[in-house]
Amino acid sequence: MEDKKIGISIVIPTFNEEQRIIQSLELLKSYLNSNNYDWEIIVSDNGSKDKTVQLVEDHIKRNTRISILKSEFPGKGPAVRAGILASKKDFVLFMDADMATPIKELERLFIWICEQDYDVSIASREGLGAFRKGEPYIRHLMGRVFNTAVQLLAVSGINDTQCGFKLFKKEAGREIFGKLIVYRDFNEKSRPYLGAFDVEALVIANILGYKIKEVPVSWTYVPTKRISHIRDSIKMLRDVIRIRLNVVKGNY
Ligand SMILES: Nc1nc2c(ncn2[C@@H]2O[C@H](COP(=O)(O)OP(=O)(O)OP(=O)(O)O)[C@@H](O)[C@H]2O)c(=O)[nH]1
Ligand SMILES: [Mg+2]
Repeated sequence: MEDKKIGISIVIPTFNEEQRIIQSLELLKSYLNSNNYDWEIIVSDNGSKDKTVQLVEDHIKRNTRISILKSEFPGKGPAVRAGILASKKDFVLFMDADMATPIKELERLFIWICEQDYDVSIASREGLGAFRKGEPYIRHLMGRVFNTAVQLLAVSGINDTQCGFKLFKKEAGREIFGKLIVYRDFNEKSRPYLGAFDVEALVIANILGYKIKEVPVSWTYVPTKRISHIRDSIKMLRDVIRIRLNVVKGNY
């Protein structure tokens, strides 16, 4: 009898990704088909000002396994949340449109879920076996400072909470993202914001008792102009404190 295909939903949050989204979708499609997955891709856009939505909508006409969600609220966190809550397959991965972590790393994440019964398997740019290509030193340093704050205030023992490539068992993904408080939605004026929703998701996963594995991957720095790193880092630290307060109050 033929082996049952693994079912995977891939959620891609997008903000102004007209330069690369179609190429990324094509690459993903060919990878998923040649590795015999039962797949769907959900593009989750909120507020792109360029042709991202139009290009994806045209593409969908020829590709019924791909869908697009247009969320009401700005920010990467709420977009990922909407995608995960809409996903239908047994496993759900969210990943960045620039494919900074290549899709082939999915196999390494899957090993821990399928063979060691972890619930959440997250890509990491730290630890033995991880490789960072092309990242400016200052960005790495900012990441390390942020991680120190995260470890002190929110989740200890995870050396990179921010890599945009995380795999969940379906029920874990739904339960965790269903409980986001800080990154449920935003009412601030519309602008892209990466945020620390990963931190909130991992905090909730810990509280719910899910097993989390941090998996070192190869990652390539892909620069973007849309983000103000200094301003966003300050907002992210503020959000980590909010997450901490929600933990202390028992809100999760
Ligand atoms: N839906 C949505 N997606 C967003 C938003 N901001 C960023 N994204 C997406 O989140 C993913 C990661 O964004 P990047 O700009 O690559 O962020 P990054 O790689 O963490 O940061 P850089 O190192 O500066 O590139 C991409 O797929 C973006 O399109 C947003 O406000 N809404
Ligand atoms: Mg990127």
